[in-house]
Amino acid sequence: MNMKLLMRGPSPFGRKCTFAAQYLDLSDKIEISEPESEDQIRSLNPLAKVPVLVCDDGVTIFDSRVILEFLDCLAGGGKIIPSDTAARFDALCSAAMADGILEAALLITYEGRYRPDQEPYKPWLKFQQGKIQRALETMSKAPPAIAPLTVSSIGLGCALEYMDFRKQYAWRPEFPALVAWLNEFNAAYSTFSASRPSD
Ligand SMILES: N[C@@H](CCC(=O)N[C@@H](CS)C(=O)NCC(=O)O)C(=O)O
Repeated sequence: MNMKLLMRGPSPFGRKCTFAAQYLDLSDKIEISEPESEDQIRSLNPLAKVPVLVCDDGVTIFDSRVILEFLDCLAGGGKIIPSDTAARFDALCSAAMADGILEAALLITYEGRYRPDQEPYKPWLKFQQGKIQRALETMSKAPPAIAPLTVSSIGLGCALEYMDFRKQYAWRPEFPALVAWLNEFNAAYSTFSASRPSD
């Protein structure tokens, strides 16, 4: 099956999908492209968010966590989402936390982007940073295993480097365990740095 992954260049949710596809050896089946228009994305995903995966049989899949599950199925299953029930829900729960970090970070970025003529609303920024801080504290106490790669480690890697990229939260001085974790993650997966966003 051939597929098209619609995403915008620096999208951290898109990066989760491109990195997972590469790891699962599915990249040659997936063409990555920018959406043609907002209307195109709205017609594929009423929430108007990327990434969206369009399969050549017409099936459309979103959001990034469902795309990862789909890619895992295509690769035979149990590759980035463990098959064992306890390990599976542990990985999915921790992946949901990493996605929550990304969502909070994105809202901080949007606060500046969509209020161009006003000061960002500080209590809202603090509210989102509180979510990031608590989630990072939780994850730093029990970071996901580096190997095998799972939806949880993919999510955490993408979330940490997205905050390096857009600077919504200066996580490095506060969480040295996660700095070490990210170094180890990058050393283990050389393709991760290849998927790093650039402006
Ligand atoms: N839960 C979604 C979040 C996707 C998301 O927020 N994507 C951003 C780009 S990184 C987007 O399309 N934002 C446009 C919007 O919120 O309208 C996922 O996991 O794919």
